[in-house]
Amino acid sequence: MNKRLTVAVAAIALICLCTTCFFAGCNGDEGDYNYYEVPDADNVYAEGEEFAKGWSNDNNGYALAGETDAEGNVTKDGAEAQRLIDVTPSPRQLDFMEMEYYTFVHFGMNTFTGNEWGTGDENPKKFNPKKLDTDQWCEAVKASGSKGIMITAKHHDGFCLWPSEYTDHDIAASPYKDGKGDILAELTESCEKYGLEMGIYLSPWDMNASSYGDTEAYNEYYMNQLRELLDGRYGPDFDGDGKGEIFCVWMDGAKGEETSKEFYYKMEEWEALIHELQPGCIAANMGSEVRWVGNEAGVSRESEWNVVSRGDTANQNWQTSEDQQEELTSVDATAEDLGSRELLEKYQDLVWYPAEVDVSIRKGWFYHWDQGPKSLEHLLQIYYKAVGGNSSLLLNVTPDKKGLIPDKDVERLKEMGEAINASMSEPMAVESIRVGDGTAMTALDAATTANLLDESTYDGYTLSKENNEYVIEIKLDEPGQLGRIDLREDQRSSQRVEEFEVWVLNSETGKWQLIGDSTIIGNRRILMFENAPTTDTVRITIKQSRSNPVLRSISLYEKVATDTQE
Ligand SMILES: [Ca+2]
Ligand SMILES: [Ca+2]
Repeated sequence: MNKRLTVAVAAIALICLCTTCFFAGCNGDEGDYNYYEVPDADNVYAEGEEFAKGWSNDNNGYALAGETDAEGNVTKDGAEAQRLIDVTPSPRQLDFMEMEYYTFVHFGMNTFTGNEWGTGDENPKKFNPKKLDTDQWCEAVKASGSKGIMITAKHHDGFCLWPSEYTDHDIAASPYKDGKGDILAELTESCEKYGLEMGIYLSPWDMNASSYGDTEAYNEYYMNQLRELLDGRYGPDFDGDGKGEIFCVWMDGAKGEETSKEFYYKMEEWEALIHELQPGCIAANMGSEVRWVGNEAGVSRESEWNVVSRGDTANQNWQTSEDQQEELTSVDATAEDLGSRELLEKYQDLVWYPAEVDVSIRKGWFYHWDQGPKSLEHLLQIYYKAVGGNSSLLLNVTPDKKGLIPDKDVERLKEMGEAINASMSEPMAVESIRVGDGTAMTALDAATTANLLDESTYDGYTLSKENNEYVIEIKLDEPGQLGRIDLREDQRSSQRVEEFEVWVLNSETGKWQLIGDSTIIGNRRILMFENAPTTDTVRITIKQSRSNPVLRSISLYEKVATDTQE
């Protein structure tokens, strides 16, 4: 490192101490990350005082699906709640939601020019990673707990990481392996070796393609590239049928501004082709099966709903004025509320459209020498809020000009995987589970208890409307300190829970104490606890739901000492 460089790095380090940091050298960290629930020492009650503490079975005044009036007719609100829970995932979406956390790899021409967005007229000779090693990527990614890798096969500049028959602006024109390289083929082999799924980012915006701007001609070009990528030559072949599988095609919404207004992407044709070639493959971002969470900062909402409105032109509001109708034909992906009852009653076109949080481990999406990885605490916050907040997490890594993920980032990914594993390392043994309204409680049979404690099976327990069940009480084998609670709904029955609380019977005081609360559950809700009192009995109370909850699993983990929790 020369002297000038040293000075520059020192300046960056200083500037990054400020609370709001937008300097290029910053990784976006602001310093204080807290994802722990704070036990409420004042919110306690003795056995028998439940209802005085505001427990009730009135569902916060909201109707349950199918609720009837005195004459036995389904009420308007009861019919509306039913309409919401009638929306469920496709089998493909259901499988996809099991992945939960996977990795973006932004690597391409921009890595060599230092840009985030290129121009399309870069010389392919600039692309020349000397030590590219997709095994190194997979090993680092796997260690972080990720289930797959999504590679920028083509970014906006149009340069392709595979030899494409349909363009000369590709790896075949580069010095990499004397033009005989194919990074997607290399990644395929590594994914197979490390047991990782493989996904493809194929930018619809193509600054290099001469056909870009001509709807028909570009459509043919894009579809031809999709065929190359999805015909089975790429992707690990885990089912052994001789064809590779691609789990996701990610279609970025960025679009060239210079094109005419008439130019458009034939998204429906693209999706149909994706599903024809790869029936298990999800069309993401601009695709209709997974929605962008609405920001690139790794932030999900407290209430992330899977049932939302499409907000496309086919959406017709049913009972309001023309002005409002116009407003309702577009749904803002960044709005705070996308799925409350109050919002959805305005929309007809409800769909299952779960959120995906995309965020880079560094400030930029591509490698830049003057950036570094986010802190471990920041990454853990992103993970617990995304995966533990009913969203998928797509965390980006940035291989450098050599073609390797930088050492610092490799180390950070490993730390992240270790911290997450540690939070699940000591499952608390459960003696029995009872359900009821807090006073009249019934024990679950052994088979149901086993299903409810097993997160790998969808089957769990459906709380009974008739028996007024909204409290789940878990008796532990031994007293302990709760560090993490994991709750999952069976998404085959849609998403129902709207608000819940976690209480523990404090071993020291003999009183129930509130230790955490939240809104939705969905695919997974994780709550982390730092100072929960020692207990041998935990109660989860469902305060509000769209119908009786259908739970997939409840997992309790004991607090463990790790480096990150001091
Ligand atoms: Ca296969
Ligand atoms: Ca289960």
